[in-house]
Amino acid sequence: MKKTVNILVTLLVALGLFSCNQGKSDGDKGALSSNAAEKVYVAPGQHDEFYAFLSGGFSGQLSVYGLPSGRLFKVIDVFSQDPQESYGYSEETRPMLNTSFGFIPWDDSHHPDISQTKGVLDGRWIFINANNTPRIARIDLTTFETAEILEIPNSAGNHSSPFVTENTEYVVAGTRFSVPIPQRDMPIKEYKGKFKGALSFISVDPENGGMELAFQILMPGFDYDLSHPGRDKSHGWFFFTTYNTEEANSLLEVNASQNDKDFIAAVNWKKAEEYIKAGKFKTMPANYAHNVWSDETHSATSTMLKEVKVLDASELPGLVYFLPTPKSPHGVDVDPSGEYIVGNGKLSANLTVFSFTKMMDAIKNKKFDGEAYGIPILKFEDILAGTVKQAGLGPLHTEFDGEGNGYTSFFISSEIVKWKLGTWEVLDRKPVYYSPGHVMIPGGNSRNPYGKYLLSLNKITKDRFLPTGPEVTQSCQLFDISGDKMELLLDFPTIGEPHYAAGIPADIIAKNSRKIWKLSENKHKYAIKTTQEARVERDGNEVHVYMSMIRSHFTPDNIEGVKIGDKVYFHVTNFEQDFDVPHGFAIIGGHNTELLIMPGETETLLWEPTKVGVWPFYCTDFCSALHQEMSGYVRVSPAGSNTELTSSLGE
Ligand code: CUK
Ligand code: CUA
Repeated sequence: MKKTVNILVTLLVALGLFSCNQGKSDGDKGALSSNAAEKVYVAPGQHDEFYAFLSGGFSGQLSVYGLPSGRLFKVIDVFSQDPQESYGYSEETRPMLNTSFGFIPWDDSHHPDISQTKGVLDGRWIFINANNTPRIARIDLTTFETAEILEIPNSAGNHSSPFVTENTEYVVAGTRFSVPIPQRDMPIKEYKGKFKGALSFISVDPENGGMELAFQILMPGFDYDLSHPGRDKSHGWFFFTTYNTEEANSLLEVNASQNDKDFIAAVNWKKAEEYIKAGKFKTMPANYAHNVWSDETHSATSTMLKEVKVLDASELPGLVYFLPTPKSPHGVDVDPSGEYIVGNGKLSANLTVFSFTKMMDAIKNKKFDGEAYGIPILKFEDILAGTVKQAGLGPLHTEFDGEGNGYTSFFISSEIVKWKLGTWEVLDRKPVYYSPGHVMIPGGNSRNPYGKYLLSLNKITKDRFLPTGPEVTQSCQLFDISGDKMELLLDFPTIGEPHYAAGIPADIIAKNSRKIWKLSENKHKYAIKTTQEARVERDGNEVHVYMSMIRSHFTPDNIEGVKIGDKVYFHVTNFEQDFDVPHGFAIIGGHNTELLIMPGETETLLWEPTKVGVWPFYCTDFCSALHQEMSGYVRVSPAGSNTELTSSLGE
């Protein structure tokens, strides 16, 4: 994205369309009302009104902010290793990052979406996609930890993901790149007609959130960019934007911008369920990882799954329809009533809005305008609800306030435009600094948006913050949208490139937040519950240390008899049962990270000593007045020596 952005900005600066003064940006003071500071001020000890979950883009993480203050609370490691919590480093968490390509400790995560019940945010889980090595993660919003990661086979560039249906029946994942399905060795030039796109429907267990790849829909070889579910009257449908309906395989910049219109694919997933029930699917061999975290064992397991049910959209009538949409659409957004489907054609100045009612009429009356690979194309004029004319340049994404208004980001003209559903008139526009991607209104993708604030997630900041060398921060801008006109309140920097965000009233989640793990319920294989169980054991060249921690010592804290060539597993259990008393564990020369262990939890650090000597370990979290005393020693003897394996405390 960054490169494209730079090229576009260079172009626009040359054209004089984009003003980015070298000094302080224009308009920031003008857009600020005098009481903006008051509106974002959360007094010491007070809490924010909303949680905002911002995707990290190329950081592969998800960060948790408060609104309106813009304060950062936590970075959740989803697809990336993170030393703070040893996610992806500890033996327990490493299986979470397993894939059919092996251990992948990074990804590009774009779209968080919060679970819903009856079309309203329920705050149980938040889902996020991995673009690069296609995966969907589920994060538990009682622990703010990644609970499950499912790899998506037959997909490449998992971008139109992971949006949830009204009752979280499905989390949907669509491929951005079409590829040979199944993958095979073939000439790239034979793309057209031979490559395919897979749209994946992942069912979610209403009790425990467990994900399962229910089925995939095989589509023509377009690029499937974004998606959103129908809701209320359009519940049962799912809408995906496409570009590159030209099916170009090279220089897409030019070759995928030829058609005047691309499509929004309207997928009838209730129909898909019928076809599955009727056995109209093919079972395809596949190989994909399903990684599940257990709150009981405090450990993850990774299982490889071997097949997937596939429905072919070209062969199954009534499953998919194409809505012709100008011009290389990026976002597709559905209003809270489910009637309006907005196509944001990124090369178009107008916003195209379709009517679900008209779409259904056209389908009923079989008013088609040809077909593509057996999939009927509806007539543009028949399904058009209206057009927001000349609203700006480069529309990307739209959200809704629940008061009958849409808010669209315009990347090229660098502004947010408020417009009215039904009359399609532009009501307000505000510049943003600079080049917004998504906008986010808490609940903006549900039947019930909380239309008080809007976040603009900007791609470029230039001069907005203190410089930090060639790489400067990306940022958000917070608007108050409770009045007729949008009011800019705050800029705040972000982690990574926040493509999209999800917001929710804090009171839905905060009350469910977990405080500790009960030690008595800890089923970790190497957990100990009393200091009497603390010990060291040798199994060949593996040494297992069963260790406990409590303010302010480890049991044991002296270990002897470890030898060069050993693999030492420290299984460390935090005996604390009070809120907010984690302890850490780190040892010199460790090749992974420290451990940060929550009360009642057990974690394992693998240490392979490379030097003879006596080596200290210590607690990394300032846990009490005697935190600096919380330490110990391991004696490492040469390979083959006969030092007896012993452990002790206070002797
Ligand atoms: S995308 Cu980044 S601005 Cu991945 Cu949702 Cu549109
Ligand atoms: Cu335990 Cu510091």
